[in-house]
Amino acid sequence: MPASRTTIETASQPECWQRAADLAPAEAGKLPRDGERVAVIGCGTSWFMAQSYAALRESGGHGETDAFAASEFPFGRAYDRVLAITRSGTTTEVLRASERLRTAGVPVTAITADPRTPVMEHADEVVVLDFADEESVVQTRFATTALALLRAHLGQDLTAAVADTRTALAQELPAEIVGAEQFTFLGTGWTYGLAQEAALKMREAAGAWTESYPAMEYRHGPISITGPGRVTWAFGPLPEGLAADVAGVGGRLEAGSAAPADGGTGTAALDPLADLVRVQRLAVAIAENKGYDPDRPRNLTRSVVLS
Ligand code: F1P
Repeated sequence: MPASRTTIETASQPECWQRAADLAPAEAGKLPRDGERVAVIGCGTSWFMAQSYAALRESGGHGETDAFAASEFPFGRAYDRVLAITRSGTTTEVLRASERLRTAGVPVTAITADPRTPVMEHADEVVVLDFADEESVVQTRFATTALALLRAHLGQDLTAAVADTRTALAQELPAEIVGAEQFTFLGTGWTYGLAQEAALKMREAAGAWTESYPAMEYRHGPISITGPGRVTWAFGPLPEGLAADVAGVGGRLEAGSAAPADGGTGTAALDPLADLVRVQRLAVAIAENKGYDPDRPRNLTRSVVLS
C-alpha cells in the first residue's frame, strides 16, 4: 500500500520545524511583541495550537495571552493584538472575527499556509508558512510548524525538539496501544492544547473514541473511563501519583514526554510537541487498521466555509 499523504506530510515535520525556527527572527515584526495583551484565535486544530501558544507566552512572562475558538471571541474585551491561526485562510469564523476586530481598530496578525486566500485581506500582517501546507484534510505539519515558529519567537531553542521528532517518527508504536479501545489525553500548561489536538486528530483521522483534560482533572471523573485495553496518554510532566492511579484501574499509561525518573514511559523524555507526532502516526495506523483512508476522513473538509 503506498504511503498516505498524511504519512508523508507527518514525516516532513523535522525539516518544517527547523525552517520555522530559522524564519522566526525575520517574521518577528509581525508577531506579538513582549508586553502586549494578546488574544489568539482559530478553529479546530488551529484553536488548540492557539491554546498551547497562549499558555507558553503568558507563563514565559511575555504578556497576558488568551486563546479562543474564533466563534467564541469575547468582543468588548481590550487586546493590543489578535493573532489568527488558519491553515486554509478560508475558515469563516476566523475571517468574520478578524474583520470585526479590525473594524474596531484591533491589529490582527494571521499565520496561514496559503497566500492565495481571503485571510491575506482580512489581516494587517500575515506570516505565510507555505512550505508546511498540506494536501491532507487533517492537519499535522502546518499546525506543529506554526507552533514551532511561535515557540522560536518566544526565544525557545528548538534543536532538541527537532531531534526528538526524528525519534518520534522512527519509534515503533506498541501493538497494545495501536489495538486499544479508548484514549484519554492529558496535559498541563501548554501541553493541555497538545492533549486536545491529540484527541481531535484521533477522532478526525481514525474515528477513535478519545477524550482530553487538564491532567489534574483526570481524577475528577475521567479516570472512571480508564481500564484494561484503554490508554491514558500524558503530555509533559506527570502529576505526582498519576501513574499509580492509572495502573490501579488497569489502564495503560503512555508518557513519552515525561522524564523516566518522573514516571515517563520512554527511555528519555521527548519534547511534548514531538510526542504529538507519535499520536499523529497512531491515528494513521488505527485508521488503516480499520480500513479507513486517512487522507479522506469521514464528514470532514479541509476548511469550514459557511454561506
Ligand atoms: C481549521 C479546521 C481544521 C479541521 C477541519 C476544518 O482549519 O477546523 O482544524 O481539521 O478540517 O478546519 P484552518 O482554519 O486552520 O484552515
